[in-house]
Formats: sequence, C-alpha cells, structure tokens
Amino acid sequence: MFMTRLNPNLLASLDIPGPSYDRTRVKPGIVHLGIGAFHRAHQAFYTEAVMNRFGGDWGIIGCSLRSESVRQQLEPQDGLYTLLERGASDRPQIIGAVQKVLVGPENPAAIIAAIAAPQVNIVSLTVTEKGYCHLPASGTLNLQHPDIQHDIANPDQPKSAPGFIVAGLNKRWRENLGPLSVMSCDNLPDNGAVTKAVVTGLAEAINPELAARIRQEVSFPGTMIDRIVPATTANDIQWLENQYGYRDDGLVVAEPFTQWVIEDNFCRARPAWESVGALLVKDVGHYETMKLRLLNGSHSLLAYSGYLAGYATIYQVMQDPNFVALTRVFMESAATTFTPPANFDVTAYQQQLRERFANPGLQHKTWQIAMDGSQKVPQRWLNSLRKLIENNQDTQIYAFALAAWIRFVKGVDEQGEAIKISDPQAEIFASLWQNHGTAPEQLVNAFFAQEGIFGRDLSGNDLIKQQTRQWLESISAEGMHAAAQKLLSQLT
Ligand code: CS2
Repeated sequence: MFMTRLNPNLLASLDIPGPSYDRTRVKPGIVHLGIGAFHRAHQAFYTEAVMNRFGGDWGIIGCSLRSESVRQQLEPQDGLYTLLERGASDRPQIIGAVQKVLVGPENPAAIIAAIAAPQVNIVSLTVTEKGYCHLPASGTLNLQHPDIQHDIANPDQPKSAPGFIVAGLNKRWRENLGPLSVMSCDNLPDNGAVTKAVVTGLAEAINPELAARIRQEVSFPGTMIDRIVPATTANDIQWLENQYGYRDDGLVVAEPFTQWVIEDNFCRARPAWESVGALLVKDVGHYETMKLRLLNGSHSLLAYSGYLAGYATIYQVMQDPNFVALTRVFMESAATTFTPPANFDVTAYQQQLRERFANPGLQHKTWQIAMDGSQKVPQRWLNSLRKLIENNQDTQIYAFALAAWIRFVKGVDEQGEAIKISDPQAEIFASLWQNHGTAPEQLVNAFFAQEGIFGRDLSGNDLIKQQTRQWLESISAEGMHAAAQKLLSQLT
C-alpha cells in the first residue's frame, strides 16, 4: 500500500504533538553543520521546545558536509521529522525547527551564504571527532589534512567544517555583518577551545588579519552533549508506519534521557535553551570530562569487547552479567580520575548510565560505536589511564580495553568473519596487523608508536604495553568471553 509521507498538511490529522508555532513565519537563526540523527534529537529538539514556548526566529539551516541523504529524507517532508523516544513507553513528537538542508559538496556557496545571512546568530557543529581535522593528541589543526590543504588552496569552495566557518565569517566581515557564536556539539574535551583552535588555525593560513578578528570577536562556547541516538533502521521506519499510518524517512529514535550543558559565552543572541532543560554554566569542563570518561569510555569498551563476544547491540551486551560487571569496574576506575561537578552524585550517575545502556528499545549497534577509534580512544580512555598511572593505581581494565580495540581493528571476528573497519586510520591498522600479526609484542609496540593517538608518554610506557600485550594474547588465544572472565576474576 502507498503510504503518505510526513508533510505539513498531515500535521493536523495526526495524534502526535507537533510544532505549536507558525513555521511559515520563522526565520533562520542557526546554521548547523552535520545534520545527522544526533543533532535532530538534541539541539534541534531543545530549539523546538524554545520555539514551542516562546516563538522566536530560531529556525535551523542544516548542512550536510558529505552526502545528500538527509536532504533526501527531509526535503520532501518540508523539513519535518518525527523524534521517537523509546523507553518504558514510546513517545513520538514531530519537530519543525529544521527549515532546509544544504549539501556542501554540491553547493558550498549556499552554506557560506547561509552563515553570512544577517539574522543568523549561531553556527553550530556536530561533525564527529574527525570532522575537526585536528591532531587528537594536541587539539591543534592538522595542516597536512587533505581537506585542510584543499581549503587553504580554495577558501571559497571549502570541504571541511573549519573551512566553511572561516569562509562564512570572512563573508560576514566583507559585508559588515559582524561576528556570530560558533558552538561545537561534539564529544571532544574542551570542544569550544578545539573549535577555536582549528578555525583560527585555518584562518591564519588563509589570511592572518581574518584570524586576528576571529580571535577577538567570535565566541566559541563549549558544550557537553548527551543523548543516546542510534542510527535509524528500516525496521524503525516500518514500525512508525504500522503504528501511526504515515511514512517518515527522516525518523530519529532516541532514549528519553537528554542532557545539555552549555558554556554561557555567546557574542550574539541565543535561544533561551535554559528554559527548556539545558544548563547554562560558566565552565563545562567538569561535566564534559565526566561524561566522556564514564559514558563514552564505557561505550567504547562495550563496543569493542561486546562486538568480539558476538553481541550486535549495547542492549545485548548488557544482558551478559560479565560485561555488566566489567562496565562497573571500568566506571569505578574512571571515576577516580577526575573531579566531578560540584554537588554531583557520581555513583548514581554510573548506575543511571548502566540502566540507559540496558534500554531494550534501542538498537544501538556495537559496530556503530566502534567506528573511528583512533579519534575516540584518546579522550575516552587515555586521559583516565594517564591519571591512574600518575596515582599508581591498577591499569588492567584499560590495558584490556586497548587490547580489545587492537584486536577489533584486525578486521576479522572470532568466527573468522570480516569486520568492516571504519576509521580514518583503518589502513594503517591493517598494515600493522599485516606486518606484526604473528608477533604480539611487536604489534602492540607498533600500535603504541602511533604518537598522534598515544602521545609520547604512553608510547614509551612499558608496563602498559606489556599488560596490553598479555590481554591481547589472552583474547586471541581463549576468545573474548574467557578473557573477560579472567580479568573479572583478577579484579574482583
Ligand atoms: C557513542 C556516542 O557513538 C559513540 O561513540 O559513544 O555517540 C554516545 O551515544 C553519545 O555521546 C551519548 O551522548
């Protein structure tokens, strides 16, 4: 049967809450780079709540810097999409904040023009760790990155997120429009400072005067973002169709929990996000570190070890008591490595995280979280590991996690099936395995020699290398289940 696609005319007849403001009158106030599922379930959700309550011109121009798939999903729906919260019950809502989707490779000038529209106050980004084109160990711009080299040579036809921001700001100044706020919404420590470093780093290479202006006038608020938003599946879309009688190719599925902590540092107007649940603070650092090390750190541990143990989703991993116990040990260890936000109950937070991971409504693929380990491992594990080393604390759980990651990027599972490794450094990892696959000690040394990931200090840490080698041998010889069991019996 032909199913009606979500569109504005359908809103009145649906038994689902939708925009309560007049979408046709809203002007764009935000340009967002990276209009994937996460943004649509997080910043767009908060911004929608602001417009539902207070109105205002906070329409979002979404930009895809790579593919046109989100535009194909949203354009026929006039930007509308369903956000489906899956928890104890299912709660759909239709969001109207996204007005348009622009596709970078097709028309870079349209994105630059959108950033340089007079009424736009904020450029925000969710481009994943690798989209910053930075060196994870130092947080500075990687001038050798092919997209950055391209953007230096072609500043008016950029490819990278920093390239679009620099070009947009340049146009604003040429047209006397003044600065705007650039807000990172990615899981990076100190994401405001990293964004400032890559944007000014690129501007410096193109036009030092522009770089100086950006440093002076543009604000780069940092944020801590949190909501589990797995990639939408065909089954999810079918489920919505069966339940509600319309088709939504832009459907986003998320957990009920959501958190957003924002550094209150905007050089122009912003939506009243604090009125709809966001926390505006002077310094997001404590929240960010806690979330990265506890939530994302255990996510990555569960992704690599869980995938190898044969589990496709985080929910499945959390049905195995040994992996729940590992998560607990990991979190307890990570929690000793940072100062939590004032008056914050970190033990309750850990318990809540385990409950969130065990949400049966979410099909969060271990493979999805396992992507881009070269970009994620440094801030999720290695900063905690450094702290443990400094404090002479036990580091076995981190060595185990690193061994699981190294074993995972071999690209073959325990049944001999290929694993597709999606990581900017996938080729390097494959060649390390090829050259040293039969000699665990050399293999681990070769991984640790990747200073861009491990930094010089950990590259030279013999104890961690030795522990990692032992766990790699154990995982390879006995399999992930037995190795996890062994680690638990040692630790508990
Ligand atoms: C996950 C995150 O894919 C990943 O690497 O760890 O996307 C995680 O779900 C979010 O950060 C939760 O806020």
